[in-house]
Amino acid sequence: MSQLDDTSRRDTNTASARVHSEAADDPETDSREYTFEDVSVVMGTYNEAEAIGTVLSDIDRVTDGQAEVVCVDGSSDRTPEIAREQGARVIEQEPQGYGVAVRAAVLAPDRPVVVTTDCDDTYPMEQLPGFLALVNEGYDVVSGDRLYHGGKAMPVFNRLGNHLFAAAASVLMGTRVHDTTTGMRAYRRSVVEDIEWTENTGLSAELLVRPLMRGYDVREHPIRYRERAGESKLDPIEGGAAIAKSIVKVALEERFR
Ligand SMILES: Nc1nc2c(ncn2[C@@H]2O[C@H](COP(=O)(O)OP(=O)(O)OP(=O)(O)O)[C@@H](O)[C@H]2O)c(=O)[nH]1
Ligand SMILES: [Mg+2]
Repeated sequence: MSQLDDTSRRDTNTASARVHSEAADDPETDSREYTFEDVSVVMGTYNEAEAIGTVLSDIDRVTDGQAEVVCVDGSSDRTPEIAREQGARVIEQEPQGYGVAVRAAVLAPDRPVVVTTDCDDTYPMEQLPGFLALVNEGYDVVSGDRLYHGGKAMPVFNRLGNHLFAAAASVLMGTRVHDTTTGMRAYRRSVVEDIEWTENTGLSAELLVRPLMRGYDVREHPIRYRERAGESKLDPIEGGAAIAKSIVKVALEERFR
């Protein structure tokens, strides 16, 4: 699969998603070119003091200070102070898991383009212009595919799990996807507002599966991924089981909706 060139495999994917687009009549799916002044970069942050300074300064540098940053924070370390010092909007929330934080984060902004990331320095922010360019090409969701380049920075167990999640989701949806649990995506805000989100650890997969199965224009986009700074907040076994369950549940709900 990794032998296929980017254009061929993605065109197949998006063609099927275009057949019955619910987004077609949406007034926000307009032809205006977005700039970083239209972008909010959002994230859950949970004891990420080791990484947050770099992540936020990278966003600031790459977007020339134009993108808004929203952190939904449950930390007991200095993460929220660092975030505020660097100009981010911080929303405090008791730690309740990835999806509870990220759902609040994607729903907080009122800018038209919402980009999610992890606050662990795994996603190079130099990739932000590529995401924005694809939204400007007309895509509703642009999903970073970490496995396209091999995902070598991922622990082997996680990498294997991610290949299995993608295979299972592809079978259930009838559309080939390659990375269902990526933390870095761009969404038109209308997409995140129009769908009801139910998952926690599995939210990342849900944020891909539901829009795809509703006919939004979804595009996977190969991205670089590097080793995490600081400690992981995900238990690979428990988290992996929760993600698998979410993929099956959400895909079946969408199929019979
Ligand atoms: N506010 C909040 N943020 C959280 C919570 N759990 C995770 N996060 C944040 O969500 C993001 C994703 O968590 P990670 O630990 O990176 O999970 P992961 O990417 O699946 O695992 P790694 O591959 O080890 O990075 C990070 O920025 C975390 O700080 C939580 O309960 N509350
Ligand atoms: Mg991470």
